[in-house]
Amino acid sequence: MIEREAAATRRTGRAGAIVEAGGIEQAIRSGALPRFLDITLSEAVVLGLLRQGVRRFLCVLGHGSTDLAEVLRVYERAGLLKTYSVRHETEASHAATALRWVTGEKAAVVTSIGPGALQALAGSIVPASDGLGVWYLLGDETTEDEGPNMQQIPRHEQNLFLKLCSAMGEAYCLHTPEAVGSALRRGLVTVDHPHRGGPFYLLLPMNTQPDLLEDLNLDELPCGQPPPLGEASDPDAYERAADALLQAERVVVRVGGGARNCGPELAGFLERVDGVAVLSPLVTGVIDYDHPRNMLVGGSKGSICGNYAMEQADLLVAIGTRFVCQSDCSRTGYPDVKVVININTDVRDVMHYGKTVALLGDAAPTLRRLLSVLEERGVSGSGRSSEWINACAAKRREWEAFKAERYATPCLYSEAWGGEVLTQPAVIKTATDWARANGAVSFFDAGDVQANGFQVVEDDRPGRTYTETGASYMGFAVSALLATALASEPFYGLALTGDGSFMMSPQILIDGICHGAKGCILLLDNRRMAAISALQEAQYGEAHATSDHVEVDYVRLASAVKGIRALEGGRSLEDLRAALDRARSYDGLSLIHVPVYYGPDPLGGLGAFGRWNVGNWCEETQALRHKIGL
Ligand SMILES: Cc1ncc(C[n+]2csc(CCOP(=O)(O)OP(=O)(O)O)c2C)c(N)n1
Ligand SMILES: [Mg+2]
Repeated sequence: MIEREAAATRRTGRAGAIVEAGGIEQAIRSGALPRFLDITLSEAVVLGLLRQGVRRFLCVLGHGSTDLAEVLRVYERAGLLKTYSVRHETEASHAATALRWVTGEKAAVVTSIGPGALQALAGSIVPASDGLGVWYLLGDETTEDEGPNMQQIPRHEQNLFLKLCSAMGEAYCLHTPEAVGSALRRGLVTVDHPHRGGPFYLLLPMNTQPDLLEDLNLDELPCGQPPPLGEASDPDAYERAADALLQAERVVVRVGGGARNCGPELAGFLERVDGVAVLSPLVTGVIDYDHPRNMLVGGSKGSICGNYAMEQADLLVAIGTRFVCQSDCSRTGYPDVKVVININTDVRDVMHYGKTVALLGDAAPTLRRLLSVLEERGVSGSGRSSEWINACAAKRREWEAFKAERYATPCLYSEAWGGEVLTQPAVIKTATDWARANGAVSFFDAGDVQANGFQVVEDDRPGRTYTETGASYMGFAVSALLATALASEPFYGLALTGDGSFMMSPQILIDGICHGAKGCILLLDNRRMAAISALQEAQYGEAHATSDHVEVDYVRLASAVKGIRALEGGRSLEDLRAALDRARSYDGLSLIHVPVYYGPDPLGGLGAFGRWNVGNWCEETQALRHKIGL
């Protein structure tokens, strides 16, 4: 007992010394924190993370993480970090991911051993898919192997969680406490990767967490940033790219998540090569919605203009894209392309297609150098009146007219609701226009809400919309609202979600109140998992097991949590706007329930324009893919 108290006092003293010195670096430099310390592994991990700027810990604790939790308690009391206890590990993962995405700030998800770790691992498919750096501190089985631990994977085999996590990303088990510096260094390079961050799983065996590290040298706890790659360096590749661009007649530029920060370069490039851009949903706003060379989204859902540009192009410039099936119609998206110029920081992604001129480098500087090579070659672009841009512009007008027709019919009769209700396109258009005007950041959940969402949004700059199309994880958007409570610079979030997605992660109703989230859940309720019903109907003529008869009063459900402002969104756009304004005037978390249409009327949705290698479309799509041979 006395030793425990003495250890806690020493720990409190260390935390106090860091605060007094003005931060951990200052404390190390000034000697306020001795260079050699006797501390537990748990404390070394926390100190190491503080050195890397990780100060937020989202947790569902268990017997697998109490030692770590005790360190967090002491350091939080000193004001060095903050823990946020939440009600689901997947929610914690989503919130940490959203925080990183929107603000760049880092967070760690802390779980127990077993099911908690598994739920966090499930959520981590989001940062793995979208390239975002997030820490996971997962309790793990004891290393002395005294017998099976409760909640470990029940097999007579070592390191099964390490194997599981390693399938998703980088993982390290602190089986030996002295490896802490190396483990944290691997985490740093993964989480702070300059081009494609990812989840890092630090597995903390229950018996090594409290192990004492004697004379741990703090210099071993890593800090700093891995450097970016910079521009592609192969001069010959630039020349070949310029040759191809000179010969091409119809250039399409596919803009992926890796091109997030190269809007100005992109605009200049499009002019010079007389190209048009097709955007991944991740980067709506990288060039203005109204930019004449913006053909918006393209792919399996796509748009009339985006898919036209893809179908007709004879040269593809791919920038920072992974070619996920939805974006390139399962490798059938560019049937006429003769050359691909691929700019990417990943050597595997840059070589994804055949007929490729590979520019292995960072998007913005590589584009700048390519532009200067084109300038030297005297390529000037053809201005605004080439045949290609005119044809694309005509398709863009067609798409705008198609959308306008839907917005002009905002209500349709719904069997499920027994009356006229709003359509998803009308609700999403009104809500995202409202979000832009009110400075709210929009998050989209999976399903029709998401697909209609990226077809509707009219972003004028990056950062307005976050749509998790990488893993399309139902429940991401509503959980992302927790990031509004975590961010250093507060922001207001609007989570557009479906009835199916919302019920995957309803914990936000409680955790949002608990931690002070500011935002609004806009629940588009069509009483089904409509995206899948629609796929089933398109493929097999009948929906199956994607809806049920249970009626849920979501306004009452949300009202049961003290602190939530729960509102009916109504059945007209005026009602909806009024509800959004009422939500915004509330300094906290709101939920607006909107009944929406699902059914066969084409005015109820925004259609699909591309191919996809799923269900009974596979045979045809695959045959076409092989015919194209890209
Ligand atoms: C966690 C998870 N499970 C299953 C899916 C497959 N899925 C994609 S969309 C969808 C239905 C979404 O329903 P809802 O949120 O109500 O949106 P709607 O399509 O009705 O607008 C399903 C089941 C998924 N993306 N994520
Ligand atoms: Mg639904």
